[in-house]
Amino acid sequence: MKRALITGITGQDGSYLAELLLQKGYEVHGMIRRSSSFNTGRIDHIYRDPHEKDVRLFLHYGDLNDASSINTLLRTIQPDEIYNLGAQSHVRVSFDVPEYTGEVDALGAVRILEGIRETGLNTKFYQASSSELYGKVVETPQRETTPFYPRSPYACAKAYAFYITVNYRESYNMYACNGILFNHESPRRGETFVTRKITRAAARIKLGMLSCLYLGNLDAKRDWGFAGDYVEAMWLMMQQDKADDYVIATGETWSVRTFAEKVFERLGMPLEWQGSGEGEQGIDRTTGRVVIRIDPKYFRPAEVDLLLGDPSKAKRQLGWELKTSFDQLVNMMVDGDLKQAEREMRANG
Ligand code: NDP
Ligand code: GDR
Repeated sequence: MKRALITGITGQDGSYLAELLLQKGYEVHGMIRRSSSFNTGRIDHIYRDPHEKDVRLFLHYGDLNDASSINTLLRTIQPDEIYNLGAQSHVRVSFDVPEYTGEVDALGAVRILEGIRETGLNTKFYQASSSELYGKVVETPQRETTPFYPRSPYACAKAYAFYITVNYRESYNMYACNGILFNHESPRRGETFVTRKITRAAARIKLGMLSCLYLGNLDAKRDWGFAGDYVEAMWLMMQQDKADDYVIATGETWSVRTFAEKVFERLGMPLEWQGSGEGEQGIDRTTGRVVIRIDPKYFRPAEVDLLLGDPSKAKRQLGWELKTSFDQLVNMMVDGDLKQAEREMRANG
């Protein structure tokens, strides 16, 4: 039985990846952080008491900022594969906590790589690299050969992690690969990323639980895919003869504005835009009510205007396929948030 260790198992991707690896018969180990409140909501449905029989999912306390905890996990678990998904993953927040973001997102990767090297394990390593590396547009669509131009402390930290992964592969002949994943979303997406923020708020507006949604830059464009499809690419990257780096994307790009339009349309509240700049508003055409306003606090000191990926290499070499369309993704997220809001309404009487 193959053994995998996932950092960031409590996050969006970690939860989908854990499900996939369990389905494939792996023994799955996850690093979790001590928290004052429960932080395992995304994996509770697959977790079983370790005292039961035939349990294959195990959780361990640790932190990417704590090399001793990483080394202990490596020594005791001796994983065949490590997926390094743990990160301070919010781009806007990385401007508020730049040093911490560097510690976790950049140095966290080298702590694991160095741990693998020191212990002499034959462990394969996956690094969660990001389309944020491309930042300011140099070439469209972006592919593996496109030069990087990071635009945030998050992206700078991820650039270090990308290169240290390549460096350990070249220096020590380690199986270490980068998945350069473009934005991917799901009903499990963190509530402060723009897609989930919109679907969650729109569902609440629909049910009368919220009156208005505040957003930042409506004109940013992203290549948005479904997280469930993307974790399959992570696994495929780890099953090759040789480690390499791959772009995973849909090859389509949409603005935040269009995303919002599709969401409100799905809920029977078609949008009309009025005004411009910071005064722009989204109006629900059926009621004439203002449901979207701009709050400049969500603008970023440096913005990434346009991301559009070319996944040809992954399709060709890994046989990776995109299964979920943009509209399917939007509908899945809207329907999920509507159900959740209805449940909350019922629970609150
Ligand atoms: P999430 O923010 O949903 O999850 C991040 C995970 O990292 C959580 O489990 C979190 O734990 C954990 N974590 C944070 N800090 C530490 C730390 N110091 N030590 C150990 N674990 C830590 O991110 P996603 O699932 O969306 O993304 C997974 C990875 O992929 C991240 O590295 C992200 O930067 C990268 N990425 C994501 C993309 C996307 O569109 N989703 C695109 C490209 C790259 P806790 O639950 O306790 O907070
Ligand atoms: P991103 O995702 O920065 O691409 O990083 P996010 O959803 O936060 O922003 C996407 C775009 O939407 C604009 N935007 C807003 N964003 C947020 N969060 N909140 C708002 O109110 C808002 N209004 C407009 C942003 O300016 C931006 O242009 C995600 C993360 O998952 C990273 O970890 C990952 O590496 C990249 O995707 C690929």
